[in-house]
Amino acid sequence: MKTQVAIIGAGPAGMLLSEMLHQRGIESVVIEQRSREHVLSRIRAGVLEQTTVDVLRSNGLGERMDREGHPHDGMKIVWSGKEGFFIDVRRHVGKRFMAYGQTSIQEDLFAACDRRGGVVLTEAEDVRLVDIDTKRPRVMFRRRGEEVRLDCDFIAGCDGFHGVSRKAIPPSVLREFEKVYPFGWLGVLSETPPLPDIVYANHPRGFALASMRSPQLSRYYLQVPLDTHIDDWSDERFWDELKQRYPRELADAIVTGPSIEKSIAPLRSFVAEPMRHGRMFLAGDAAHIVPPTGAKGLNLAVSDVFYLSRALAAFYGNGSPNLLDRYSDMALRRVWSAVRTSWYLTNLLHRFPGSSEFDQRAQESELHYLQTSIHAQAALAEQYAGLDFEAAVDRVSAEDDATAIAVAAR
Ligand code: FAS
Ligand code: PHB
Repeated sequence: MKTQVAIIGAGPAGMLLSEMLHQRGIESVVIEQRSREHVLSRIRAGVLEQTTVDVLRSNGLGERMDREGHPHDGMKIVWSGKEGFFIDVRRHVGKRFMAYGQTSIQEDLFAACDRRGGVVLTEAEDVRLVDIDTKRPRVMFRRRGEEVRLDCDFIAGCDGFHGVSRKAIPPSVLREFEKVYPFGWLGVLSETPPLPDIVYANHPRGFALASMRSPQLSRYYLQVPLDTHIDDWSDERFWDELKQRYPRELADAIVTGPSIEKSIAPLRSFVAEPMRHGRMFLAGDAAHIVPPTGAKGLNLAVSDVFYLSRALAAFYGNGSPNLLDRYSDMALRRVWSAVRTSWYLTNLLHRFPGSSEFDQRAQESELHYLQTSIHAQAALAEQYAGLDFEAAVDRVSAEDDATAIAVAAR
């Protein structure tokens, strides 16, 4: 087989890249290890930054999101049982964010792929990346008992944290940065009407989060110890603990019901640099993981794909490798900004095992500052809503200037 871009992974990063490349006249083949049903069954992210919403809309993928999604002007933070405060993102930075589930985005991406006859090879086994540092990279894999070779110009590693793409970067080149948090999130999905706002709670018993997927689908989370067993958490215990972590009037407004999904996710930050080796480019969780506190994971996958599709379109359009050469640095600037914001919110809102009285007082002081300072709220609003993408032409280096002047002089 032969294509222009081989994409490893049919998650949101891989499928969005395939769609955006297609719209720019670039062909791709997506190779996925699981079945389509499995990919579509995963319950994950739920909050979309303005830039993500813009990317989906401008690529013809926003119709159902605009119909079924829930736009928000801001989010609430409650702490020490008090009523709390609202971070008005729209007032501070003129942006909104959208509550619309990753599961729905995956469905929309697969539907768009089917409409254009896109190629997604599911249930691929033993995927190997070969000659990624040459001009003729290829992907080898087994599928339906047959060995397959896919020749391509470029490989996009969109295969998530446990994928093979990041491991194809030589250890002498790859730098990895990790921070593991000493707790996890127990998440529940229930067919109940959600609270009107997304509400983060810092409580002596631990962090809690109230979110939603639709007017009839609620998503809630509780901070739990790392050694928590899901079987120890009946629905009744979950709802009781959740209500204890919110102030009375909010707790009384929470509509309980049977959970239709219940899972525990550990919290971790991870960044791999560089996000490129030769003709292989990493995008999404293959390159970075953030704790879900800042609702950044899916949004970072989208920003990587925005930068990578723009760079590939420039290469195929006018032969310029400039944006491909700058992809890793450009993507990582936004990744590290999101990592820092997620780290800030995780430290602000969770109770850390073994934290000292000093740590507790410092956390309360930060919460009070955020509650009382319009400037602190504006800074958080800017980060939470998501930074604008870097333009293709800014951060021009001296040699770019020289080249541009030389070209202009010709
Ligand atoms: P994905 O992991 O989604 O997709 C990678 C794909 O590659 C998968 O389909 C996988 O099967 C495939 N693959 C792996 N190895 C392969 C191989 N060798 N060959 C071929 N294919 C291979 N983010 C938020 O913003 N908010 C949240 O609340 C949130 N909750 C989360 C809960 C959980 C349990 C998890 C795991 C993640 C959560 N995230 C959340 C983060 C999540 O949304 C990711 O950021 C998002 O899925 C990233 O998308 P991809 O980069 O496409 O990676
Ligand atoms: C979600 O709705 O799943 C969600 C919302 C906000 C977060 C994390 C997850 O910070």
